[in-house]
Amino acid sequence: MKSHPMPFVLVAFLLAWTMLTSVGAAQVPPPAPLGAVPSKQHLAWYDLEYYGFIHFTLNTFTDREWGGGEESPALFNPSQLDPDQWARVAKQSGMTALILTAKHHDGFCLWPSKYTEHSVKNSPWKNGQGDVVRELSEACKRHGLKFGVYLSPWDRNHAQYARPEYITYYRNQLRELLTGYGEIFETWYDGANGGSGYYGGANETRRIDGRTYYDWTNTWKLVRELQPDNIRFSDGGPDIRWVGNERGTGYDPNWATFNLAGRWPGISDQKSLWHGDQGGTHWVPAECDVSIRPGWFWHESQNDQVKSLDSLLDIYYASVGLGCNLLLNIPPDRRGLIHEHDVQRLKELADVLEKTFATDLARGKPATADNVRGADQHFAAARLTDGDRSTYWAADDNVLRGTVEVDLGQPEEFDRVRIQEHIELGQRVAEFTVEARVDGQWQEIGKGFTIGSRRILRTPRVTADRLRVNLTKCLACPTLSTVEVYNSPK
Ligand code: FUL
Repeated sequence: MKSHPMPFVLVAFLLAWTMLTSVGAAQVPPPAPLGAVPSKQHLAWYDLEYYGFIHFTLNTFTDREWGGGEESPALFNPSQLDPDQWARVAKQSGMTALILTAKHHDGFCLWPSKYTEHSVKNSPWKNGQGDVVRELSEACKRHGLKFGVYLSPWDRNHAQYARPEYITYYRNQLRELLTGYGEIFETWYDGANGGSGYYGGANETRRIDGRTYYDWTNTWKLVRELQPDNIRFSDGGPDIRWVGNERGTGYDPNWATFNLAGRWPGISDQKSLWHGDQGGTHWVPAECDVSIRPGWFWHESQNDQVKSLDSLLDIYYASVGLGCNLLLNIPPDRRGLIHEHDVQRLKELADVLEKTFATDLARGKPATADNVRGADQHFAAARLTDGDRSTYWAADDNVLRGTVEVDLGQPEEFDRVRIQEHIELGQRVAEFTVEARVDGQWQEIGKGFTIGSRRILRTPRVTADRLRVNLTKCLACPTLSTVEVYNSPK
């Protein structure tokens, strides 16, 4: 009897189909998240990496850093104010966003707030018809930048500062800013509260209790309500934290986890700002702020004190390179333009960074690991070099150390190694080393404590055909999403 060939074809087809589709679905579950993890707002914020701070107000015209609040709005008169230039310079410099001092401690508002007379509306600039916040928010949109605002909680002009009425005023202003100018990606709450001020003519010292006076809990709620994706910055979070210095440099270890309880703008713990709190209750990563000049505001006397390219590169690697975001201040001058010297330096920095990170020498190269979660290819070391930062290598649950190795195929010259954890599952690596195989010999070229969102190591320039990352201490089974290798211009 002749058998029908069809069932065999069908069986073979089904087999092939099962094998093919099993590639699309993970066989073993991913590691359970460890402790606090980032929100989707945090993940979007990390992508911004490097952005600019714009300190501009009456101080620019009075040559001061902290205005007392008594200054006349008549002093605000930039001759060629051009927020489009600020945005253009920022974009060309590789920045992704700009944050403007809509109101600094002196209380002067760069937008025509309907709750005060102390604003651009009473200045000669555009006969009181101008709005710097509007102009910059629109320029940012045109140049594909995000836009954020600094609204100083301390107000040395306001007559009711330190009284309950001021909180209503402050929230009214926040509402104006968060409803009138499109998306505000970040709001910046400074911790400074010096005490003395003009205060509507009282000219006295007013002290407040930073823990209770501002009722931040309700202000945080208001911001969330008005701008659900806004990232709120202060030394007490709640979304991101001040790094604890104004030099723009992060620390190692740098935990994104942070104990939020009892921490408010101006009230925090120095060590926790620097390093985060290992195993802390919330995900509150650090942002590094620093000025390109000695002062936050423009001063003619500092035109020749713009930071050098080397010092800006040091800042970049000590902030972005340590998993923080970098907020670099570029203060416009009295014309209302970013000064030529600053523009030139920003361009030099952008050129070096662009050349450094142009070619990832590890991209698409074979990678192996001493342990792969469930021996499942979804967690294989090849995920490290696939150019996709959302895929990741992971180890089995009981594994608290790990080594991954990238085969560069041939000796390659490099001096930068960029590594990332898959932080969606929490921050796990507490110590690591990096080795390179030079002429058949392994040598250590870098080490550190945490990796987290990103870690960029400046290593000695080596010519090596293989690279290893040894995770020598982990809080739970490790994950890594990328190992990238670059060569900086000589
Ligand atoms: C500080 C402020 O007092 C400075 O004036 C500046 O705005 C800086 C970014 O934060 O605490």
